[in-house]
Amino acid sequence: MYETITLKTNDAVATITLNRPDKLNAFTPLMHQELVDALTIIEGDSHVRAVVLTGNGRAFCSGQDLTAVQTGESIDYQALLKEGYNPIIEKLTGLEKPIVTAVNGVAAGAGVSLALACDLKVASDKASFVQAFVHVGLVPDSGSTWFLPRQVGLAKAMELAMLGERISADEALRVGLINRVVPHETVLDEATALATRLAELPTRAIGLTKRAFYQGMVSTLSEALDNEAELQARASQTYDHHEGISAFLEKRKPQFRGK
Ligand code: T3D
Repeated sequence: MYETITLKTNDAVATITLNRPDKLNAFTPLMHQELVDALTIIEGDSHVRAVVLTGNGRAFCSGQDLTAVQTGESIDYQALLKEGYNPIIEKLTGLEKPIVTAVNGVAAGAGVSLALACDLKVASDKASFVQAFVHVGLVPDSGSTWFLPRQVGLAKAMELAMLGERISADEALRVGLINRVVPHETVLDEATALATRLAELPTRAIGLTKRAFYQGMVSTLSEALDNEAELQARASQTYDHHEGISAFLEKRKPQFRGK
């Protein structure tokens, strides 16, 4: 169905795999479209309760495919970001379902931004991260200027973006860029196991939690408190909330349905 990615669903977990391994899964306009399309399908499929995002081959994603730039093709960078990259980041962060990324190899430029826009990040011990933008005379984009200082602090964000040094998965874990590092061969299994675990939890509450955090990061405390009250009112209406309460009172394991 797709040329540059694959989308597979197994029970409640959908897996998107970037699939241009010979180009280290570099982004093209078609990949932008296909990713947004896959995420839109996932958004509308109530059976899907968690997502895994990974790359095929030895890389996770090398960012923008530089071949087009190399050929001297005239590119409208503003349009490329607004129409190509930004909708992907908006889709990932706006999706009210948990997204686990399995960073299976190097992530560069917008490839790092893509990983940062996912909710939980599992990296292979062979993975690495490079804010490659500076090496091609560009500003970090696709959300990196927003995510990086929030995740690693301003000082480290400046260092990573200005020097563009490639850091290992262990270093990425140490600075707070990712959640865990696992042996290379197990990265997809570990990410899928995490996604499967998340898919068994109250999906609506998790989706609203994600929304609350993103809103909270750009709001005052008063606004965040108001927002929590509003989202809690919605969570309290869900089947899973009632199931959670019943299970607690009946001293049994809850059977959440994601609704
Ligand atoms: O339009 C815009 O530019 C605006 C949007 C910008 C968003 C961005 O993402 S800007 C940043 C773009 N990405 C980069 O600058 C990263 C470029 N790649 C690298 O720095 C390195 O390839 C890596 C650090 C990712 C991996 O290094 P390494 O040594 O493991 O692999 P390699 O030998 O450099 O690459 C292997 C092949 O993949 C090679 O092709 P070949 O020689 O085997 O035919 C290389 O050219 C190709 N490749 C790697 N990255 C890209 C790429 N081809 C096209 N585009 C790439 N981004």
